[in-house]
Amino acid sequence: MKLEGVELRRIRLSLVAPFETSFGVQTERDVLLVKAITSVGEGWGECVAGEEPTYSSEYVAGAQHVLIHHLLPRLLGQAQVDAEDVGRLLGAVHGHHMAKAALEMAVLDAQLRTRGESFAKYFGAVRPAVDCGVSVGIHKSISELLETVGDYLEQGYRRIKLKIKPGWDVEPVRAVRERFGDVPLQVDANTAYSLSDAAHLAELDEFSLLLIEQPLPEEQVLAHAELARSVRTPICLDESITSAQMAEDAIKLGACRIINIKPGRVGGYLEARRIHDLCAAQGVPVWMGGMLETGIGRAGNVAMAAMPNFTLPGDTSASDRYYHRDITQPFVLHDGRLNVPSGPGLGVDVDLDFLESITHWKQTVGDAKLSHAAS
Ligand code: OSB
Ligand code: MG
Repeated sequence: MKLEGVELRRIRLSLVAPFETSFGVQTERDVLLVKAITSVGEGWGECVAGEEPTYSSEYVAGAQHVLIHHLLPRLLGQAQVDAEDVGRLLGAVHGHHMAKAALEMAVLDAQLRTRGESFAKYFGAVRPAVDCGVSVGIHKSISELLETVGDYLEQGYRRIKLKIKPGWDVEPVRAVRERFGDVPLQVDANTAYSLSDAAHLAELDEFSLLLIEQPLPEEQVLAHAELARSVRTPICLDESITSAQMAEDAIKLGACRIINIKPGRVGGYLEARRIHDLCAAQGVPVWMGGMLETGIGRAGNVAMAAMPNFTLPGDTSASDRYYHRDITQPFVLHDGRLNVPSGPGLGVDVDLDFLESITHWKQTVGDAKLSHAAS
């Protein structure tokens, strides 16, 4: 198919509750959406970059800029672009994985909608619904944290992840264990520690956590391998794993026993699938991360989480954990699971009137601009 144009759009959506991590507090998302307009139909992509470059170096305004000035020109001139070509065509541009991922996703959605195939079928999904966990932010007090966790457990979430940072780690974990018993529990530090905290992090061992996610900075892969020798809890990497190559190296170094896969972080669903396959071959379990996605990103993530080696519950929570109103039909928790969409492409419909009402910027790039202006 030919990519005729792309509509870029920024929308603002408030979160139902502030979400605090070791890198800051988020109260809303400013989401960059990509609509691919192709010779055979349209498709949607969501860019997971945050407003500030605090989770990774990417940020939403930067993603918008690199798409317009560096990525789209490399695709719009091509006679033929399939999703499987996008990575290679954008290969000369270093980094900018979240921007590239959004574009590849939109092209893939258009391609699959056209041939009536779901993302799940394309990925080789093996289950009709996926087990869901929930990521719980840093709270002002232990009692408020326990209230939030209790509420999520009542809703049926199958695993709790607590965000931690120095000064908010052992005590909240102990309190959740004491109150809620042996519920599947893990923690995420978003790079907030250093190797000199190894003995402190080993204090978490007594709580039988599923994993400790990304305790050290992104670049410190070797230090994670050293840390792994002084804690019993499995180390899981998130921020450090930016590609299949990084995943292979980190596993070989002994830096992690589990990997969090986020398609945006690694440059798209096709690279994410390569990481899944590589980990499966190495006996390393993976789980689907989350970036507070709308229904568009969530649809793709839930489909991929149905692949065989996604054996731990993901951060694929229901729409109402994030937003009062989603931009697609909401994802609803049933017995702690979300159903995998089975319709063509992402298998969700975008509520265009609602989308317009929350759009704060929009631009169409490419020939499609002309055909649309004429229609
Ligand atoms: O590290 O997993 C993370 C949200 C934004 C940025 C980074 C992370 C997260 C989450 C939330 O933990 C996961 C979700 O529910 O989408
Ligand atoms: Mg994380």
